[in-house]
Amino acid sequence: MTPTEATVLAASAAAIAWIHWYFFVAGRRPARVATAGTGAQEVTVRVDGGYSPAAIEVEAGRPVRLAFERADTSGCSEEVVLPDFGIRRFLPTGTRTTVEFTPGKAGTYEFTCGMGMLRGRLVVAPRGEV
Ligand SMILES: [Cu+2]
Repeated sequence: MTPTEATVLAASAAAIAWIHWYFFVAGRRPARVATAGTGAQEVTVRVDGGYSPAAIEVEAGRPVRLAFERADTSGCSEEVVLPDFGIRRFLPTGTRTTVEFTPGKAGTYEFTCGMGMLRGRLVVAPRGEV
């Protein structure tokens, strides 16, 4: 292995490690949905090369309304999928697209782009614990 190859390899390894850290570890505190009572829990999720917030905490047994505001034009983010709730929705750029569902059980559910590259998490807390 030449020094150049070794450098490229080391840089690649560092890039991969950073990507994993960025997507799976950093800033993973869920955004809490501050709504009380029995109404829908509404959250706006900005879609711009990723989901912001990427982690959302809601309460089980109440409707959740996620409003996706897509700002980018990447083909990657044009669809959002919530496999656990049977939702797959096209997100036109520059608009707000709302999906609504009711998580019946506490747990952590993923939402992703159509290809599973962009990832977000819905953390569903047991009723009364949010
Ligand atoms: Cu994608």
